[in-house]
Amino acid sequence: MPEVSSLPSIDLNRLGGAALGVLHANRLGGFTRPAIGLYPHQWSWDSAFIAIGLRHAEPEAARSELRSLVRGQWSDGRLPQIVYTPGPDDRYQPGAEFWASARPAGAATPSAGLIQPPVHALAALLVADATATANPAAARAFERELYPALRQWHDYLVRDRARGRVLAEIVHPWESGTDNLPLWDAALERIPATPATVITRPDLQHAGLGERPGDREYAKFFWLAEEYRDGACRDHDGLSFRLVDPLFNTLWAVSERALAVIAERCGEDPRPHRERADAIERALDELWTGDGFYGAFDRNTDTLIDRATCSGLIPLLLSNLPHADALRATLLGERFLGGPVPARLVPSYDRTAGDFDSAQYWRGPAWINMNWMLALALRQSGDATTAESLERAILEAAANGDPEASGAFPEYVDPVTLEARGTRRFSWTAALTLDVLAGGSRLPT
Ligand code: 9WN
Repeated sequence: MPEVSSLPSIDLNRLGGAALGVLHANRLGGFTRPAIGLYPHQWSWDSAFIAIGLRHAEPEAARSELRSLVRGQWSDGRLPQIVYTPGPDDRYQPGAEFWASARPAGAATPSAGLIQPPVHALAALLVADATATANPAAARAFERELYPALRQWHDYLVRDRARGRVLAEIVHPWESGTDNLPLWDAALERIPATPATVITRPDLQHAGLGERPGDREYAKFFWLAEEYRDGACRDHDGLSFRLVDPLFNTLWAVSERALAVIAERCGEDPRPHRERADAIERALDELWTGDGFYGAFDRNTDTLIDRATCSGLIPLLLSNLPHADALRATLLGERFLGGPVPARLVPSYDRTAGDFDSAQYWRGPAWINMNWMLALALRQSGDATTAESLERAILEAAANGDPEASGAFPEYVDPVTLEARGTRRFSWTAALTLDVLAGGSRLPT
């Protein structure tokens, strides 16, 4: 937790109240929209981060957030990227109707066929532990209720996304959670920009084109989504985009460890989860570039993509990582935090790259969830000083000059100046602010 005295310009009580206010305003029934307007439905990994923050103030709402997402689970175990809530504010594209033809018959809730990084079991464990302080019976009931769904979710990743290998692949950049990260550029080069869908870009009413993916990227995103949907969302080696993402797989390993703890408490066998976590951690070495960061592996071309991005730093979350020192050096070096003009927050992309852009979505700006994970990783590995300075910058970025004004809790920020980018009153920025204010989180070992 940052020293209160070192944040003279921010009233931390006010910031916490404003963060909770954003989450209340974005709430719709049992879940929280990432942002009113731009993201009017429930998003998978957003809900995990939202639950992690909410657990400190409103553990019941945190439990409901995860339960609500699980209601959208497919019969094959996948947790969908988006659970749709048709309503007045539902002009998001692609909408529920886009995926309708591929959804399993009898599915209770309209949802997308894609997935997002598996951070849910970690969120469930943290929420259960927060619940246990005041209400141990509710915590155990929650774990028993969620365990089967989370196990099926992880089984889907093994069966359909690893398919005989250890690491899981993503089949669309949206599945990475880091949509236009430069790690996906080479694979996207090969994708046609000619989808059948007429793309209307309602997102551009909420953030400028200079801060959102370009039209050509959007056309490719839709082409890939159509290919997957038209194949009934079945996973196979013939799909045009099959990438192994270091972020996705690291979070999977962390979540398997969390699920082992939940399994044990439920009287189930924790060993398969630990064994999977061990195997994923070992296999991640396949993604080490030898240049101080992890890359992504393209299974269609058998190549390792070696662009330096925030996702390639996230394996720092893992204990006993063979390359931890080199990875920390990269994080502190000129590509990310260091350099002639030091950055306050870790940018999404290598600042020394010619195409780095401090405003452009996942191609430069700093995102709060990435910085929250990296602060947690640094604290766990003994670098409390850098962890604290990232947390301090998270609070400053979240307040954005005035926590109660509409400009606060930005979606992403300039990594040097902390100037707000993207939409505002963004839920995971608010939720992770609450977590930082409450002293942060620890990972299961
Ligand atoms: C596509 C909701 C989501 C986040 C992603 C972020 C952005 C969506 C979009 O918003 O992606 O899923 O329309 O750009 O990249 O991480 O989950 O907040």
